Amino acid sequence: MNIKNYINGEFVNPVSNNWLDNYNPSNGEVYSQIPNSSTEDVAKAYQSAAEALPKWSNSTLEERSRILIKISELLESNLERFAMAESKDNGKPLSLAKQIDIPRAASNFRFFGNAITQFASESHESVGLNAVNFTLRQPIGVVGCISPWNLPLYLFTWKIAPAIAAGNCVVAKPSEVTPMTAYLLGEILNEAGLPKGVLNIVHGLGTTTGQAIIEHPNIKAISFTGGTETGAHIARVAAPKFKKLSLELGGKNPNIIFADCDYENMLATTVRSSFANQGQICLCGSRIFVEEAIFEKFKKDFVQKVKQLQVGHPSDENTNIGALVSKSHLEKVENYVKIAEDDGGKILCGGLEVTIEGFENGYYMQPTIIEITTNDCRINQEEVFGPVVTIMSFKTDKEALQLANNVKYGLSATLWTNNLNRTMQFSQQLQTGIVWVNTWMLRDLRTPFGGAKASGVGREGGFEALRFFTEAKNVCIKYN
Ligand code: TXE
Repeated sequence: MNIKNYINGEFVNPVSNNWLDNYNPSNGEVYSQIPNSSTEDVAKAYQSAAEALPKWSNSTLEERSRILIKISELLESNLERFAMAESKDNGKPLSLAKQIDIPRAASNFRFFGNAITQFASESHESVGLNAVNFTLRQPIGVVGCISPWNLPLYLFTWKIAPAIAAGNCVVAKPSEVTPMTAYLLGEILNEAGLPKGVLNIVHGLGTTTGQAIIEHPNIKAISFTGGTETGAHIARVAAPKFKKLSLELGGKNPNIIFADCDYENMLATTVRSSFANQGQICLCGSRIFVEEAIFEKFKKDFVQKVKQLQVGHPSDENTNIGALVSKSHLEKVENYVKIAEDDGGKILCGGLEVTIEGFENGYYMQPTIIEITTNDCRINQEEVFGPVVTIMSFKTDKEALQLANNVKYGLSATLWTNNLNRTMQFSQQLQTGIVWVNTWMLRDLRTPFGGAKASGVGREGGFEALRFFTEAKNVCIKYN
């Protein structure tokens, strides 16, 4: 089957008629082809967006809201089909796609469909100067959205929904590794009545299709989620062109566990925060630091629980851990396990590939726990992005904070404690964009989302996303 580009409301082949293979990670087989889009395809997508812009940027908020909510409803009524497609394309358990990925994609459209009707700008009365200032929040124009493979439709829509809600037209590119649900979305956009050209979806490699989007002189803002190195490259290309940038990049998040926590809740949540989606979530807590008093107990209980996790085919109901997204990614993760061992890490469980009967060529791996004694080793400093976590003990609050902050990334942190003073001290001093206390990945879509340090620039979520996707213009009126 051939996935097509979605340009000006129509499904079209790439101009060059060049195609790329798309793999099913659960069995290692090619099951579809995707457009290997070129600069010409991106130019067509841009053209279509630019033509749709005058009308869309002047549409009423009610109209935008109605269409976004309709898209959300259609995603919900197609949940099963989208979840199956996501699971097949990415390797994630079908149950996860049904419970998290597709419902969240629907929520993204519903949320921004509502948020845009509540979005307001400021006014400043210049008292004593007989002047009043107000801020116009105007659409930027044509914007680019580029998303990764780990949460394909979830992250694709997290960018697209606020972009179009704010009145922009979009050229979007999903990851070439997981293009399927973005392709299927096109049908829903038409059914929901989104005017032609408001959203254009081009498929292809980052280095060609993605590069054409970031280099395009008239695409004025880029919202990107992906690897830190790619983010740095995009920043280098976009900066001299003065594009507005939002970069959501990698993470190496600490999970800090104190002896005074609610132990059972912590243990169950830590299993999830370590291995959900095969550990391929930028928010996973891959560096676990445990207070010395409970370290041995935690180690025993955690290993025991993780050994019970079922690695299996994504559509098997009993599967907790599905396939990793690609062969090259599996190899990368396995290589990190070797690096950790060479650096003195002790594998407490996992570390090996898994062969699933009937799906011998799939990309499966055991959930892996590695005990380490120093935070400076590569396994604790570099993003692995797979089912691998490290554990290490600490003695004092000060030491825990140092360990947590001693890394180039700064996306999120999780803290387990019932001590209020400690909660406040860590919340203030952790160098991350997000701090979860006694929970993980509890998301309220109104909150600012993004990372500090090498985890990115800018915040999305709620009104932050609508601010990113609009240009603020101050109007100053003098009166007598
Ligand atoms: O990401 P890329 P990859 C991390 C994770 C992973 C590593 C590499 O550690 O192992 O990054 O993954 C597009 N111009 N994360 O290689 O390349 C690309 O086509 C424009 C963390 O898959 O960053 C895709 O659509 N676009 C992460 C998107 O960027 C370009 C999620 C992300 O791909 C481009 C994913 C270019 N020059 C990976 N090059 C997270 N934090 O959520 C690539 N792309």
